[in-house]
Amino acid sequence: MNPDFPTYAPSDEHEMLRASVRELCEARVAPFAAVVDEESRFPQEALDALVGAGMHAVHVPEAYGGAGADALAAVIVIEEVARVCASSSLIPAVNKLGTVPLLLAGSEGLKRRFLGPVARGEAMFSYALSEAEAGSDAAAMRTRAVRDGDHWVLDGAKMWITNAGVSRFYTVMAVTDPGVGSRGISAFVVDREDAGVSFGPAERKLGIKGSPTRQVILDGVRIPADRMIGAEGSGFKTALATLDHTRITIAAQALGIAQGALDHAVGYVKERRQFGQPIADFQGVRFMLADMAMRLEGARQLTYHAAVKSERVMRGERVADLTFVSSACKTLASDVTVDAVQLLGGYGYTRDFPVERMMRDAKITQIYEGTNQIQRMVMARQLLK
Ligand code: COS
Repeated sequence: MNPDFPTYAPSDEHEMLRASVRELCEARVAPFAAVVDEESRFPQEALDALVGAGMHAVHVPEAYGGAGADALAAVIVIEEVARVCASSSLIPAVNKLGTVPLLLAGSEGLKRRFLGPVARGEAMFSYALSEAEAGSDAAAMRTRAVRDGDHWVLDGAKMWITNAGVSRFYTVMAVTDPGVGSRGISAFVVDREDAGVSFGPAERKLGIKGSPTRQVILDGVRIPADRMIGAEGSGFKTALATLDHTRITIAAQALGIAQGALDHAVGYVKERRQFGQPIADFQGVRFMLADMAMRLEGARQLTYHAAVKSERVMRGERVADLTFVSSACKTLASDVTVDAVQLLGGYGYTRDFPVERMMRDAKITQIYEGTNQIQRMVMARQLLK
């Protein structure tokens, strides 16, 4: 391994980054987390704060105007934002999800044109793979792209698209060659301003209510052929290769939510008195706390380990088990938060305490970027290959 590569453990710089993101988020993101959830509105305050501090898309390489932070740094940023507001953590997470296809497979021209605005905080970038009838079975998509001279014309509807509407750019996967399955899918950059792009109504969700989830509707959207990402027919592979990197960022989001919930639970059990003593004195409560912290720390270490592998792949190394560790860390990290609600008892079930929101927000991390059942399938396939 090249000595310039980040080591498995976070460096001093990573920890300094964590401290500064934490301070920023405590001051400028946390105060709005409950109201953003209550009103189901986009966390503009968080976007302003993250852009102001250059924390909205730290993964964009310096060559394209970004901070060029490694994958572990990106994980730490997302983890810290999610610790106070999961909806806001989707700003850096989705900016990464939308742009990794470009970083992995895009032409130099596409990267130069579309990564700069993201790095400067002028535009966000979403990822549009799923459709109403193509969720876990993503290759069953029907959105069609038909060649017309030196343009492609896109028709279809992408569903459950995170940050749809607020993002300016979209990586859209569409069928260019019907009848050949996943090998007939290509990826494109679509601009919100392209004629024929519109958005469905905001989904009414259990959690992450501050992050709009909408359909992206493509009605005869005519885009220049150079907006294709990679070669024709390579879009599905790019989509899955992207998820190998970004399931790690969902693990980071899950870690952050779980850490936020654990922090609240620890404070609560020391204060809450029953049977004449703080409930933290009861062994049953202590065991629950210990189990939660243990699972969280295990998931964190696997996530950091996966992030370093992701970085190595981004720098051109071959890492055989990135797919495995990426699915594994998301699955492990996304199951931790629920216990915190139990520790807060009846209070944990009310909106007076943030763990209620955290549990609702955590639920989606078991579902998006592939359900945890799909992750197990992916892991088993890797083992049996
Ligand atoms: N990286 C790059 N290429 C990959 C890959 C990866 N991690 N995994 C598979 N591929 C390639 C395969 O090698 C295959 O290529 P060839 O046709 O050249 O052999 C192609 O992609 C299709 O793979 P496969 O046949 O395994 O695809 P399936 O349709 O069986 O789907 C799963 C595989 C289920 C793993 C995939 O559809 C998936 O991850 N589904 C969940 C989707 C998801 O996460 N949705 C959430 C949307 S983002 S919020």
